[in-house]
Amino acid sequence: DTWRYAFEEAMDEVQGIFAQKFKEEVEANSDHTIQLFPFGTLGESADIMEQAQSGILQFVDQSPGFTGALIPEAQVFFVPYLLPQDEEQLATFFQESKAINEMFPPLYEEQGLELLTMFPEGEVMMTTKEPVTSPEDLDEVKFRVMTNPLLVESYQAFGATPTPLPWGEVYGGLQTGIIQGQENPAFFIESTKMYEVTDYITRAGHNNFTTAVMANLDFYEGLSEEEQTMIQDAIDVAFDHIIEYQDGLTEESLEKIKEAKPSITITTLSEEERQPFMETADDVEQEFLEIGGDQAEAILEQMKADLEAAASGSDS
Ligand code: 6CS
Repeated sequence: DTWRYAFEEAMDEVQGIFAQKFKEEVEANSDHTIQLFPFGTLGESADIMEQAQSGILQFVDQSPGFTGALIPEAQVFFVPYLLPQDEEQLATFFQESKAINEMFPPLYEEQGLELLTMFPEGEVMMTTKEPVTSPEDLDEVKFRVMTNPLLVESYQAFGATPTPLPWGEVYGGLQTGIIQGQENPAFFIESTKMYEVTDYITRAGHNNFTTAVMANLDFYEGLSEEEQTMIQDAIDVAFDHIIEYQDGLTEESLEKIKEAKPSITITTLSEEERQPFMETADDVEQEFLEIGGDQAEAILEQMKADLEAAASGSDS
């Protein structure tokens, strides 16, 4: 059969590299072919999610930044400073987390989706038109966020005026000044030329971008056990590939940005400067417990335990 797989990024961006590896593995190990649909070919993230839920697509990559509106527990990824920046620790966490591998799948199933994997896409950085070294600098800044209620809360706590928008409206919004800031990993800031419409990149270390790959549940359950195993194996190969692919990517991307726009200012906030941003975490976490669905508390607790295990695992 031909299976359709849509994602939220271009072919040569992280989700696209993952999808291409998955396609290569599936096609090498079965008679099936995969047709890839990058961003812009089938609509916005919310559109491809609907298509996957209804079975028009067999596979979809959608980030919790958008899924949080559908599965409230997926908002947990927007509690600031919850995820570590250490890439090795992060990879171990995603691979071994009980919260991700055991607790999230039933929640996705309720939405007609088989959760295949979640993986990190890199440190999230703010890009703005004016310098940011404290929450006061975000006062009155209309800051674009993905359409996720907890992400809105977290930028409110950071002092900004959060503006949820689909991705397709961000470049134009910054160009016309409807919004004055946005956040994303360095590779994406580079490839989508966010540096053309903002002048400051700020590393507050508050998050790492998480994404998720899913299959339509009826489709997946209709497969033989061998085919399901083949898919899981292809996902595992693509996971390892995407972790390796991202080694050094953040710094390389920042170098490319500096080359393309020498006047850009890239600032890594000091521990002291990060303090007021970090102090918002407790309130945002509290808000998550209120709006994060029935499993919010259990997921948060399990994630913390998984993160601790990943931290001690990669220390030893
Ligand atoms: O900010 C966004 O909406 C997009 N950012 C990334 C890194 N991937 C897809 C998503 O749509």
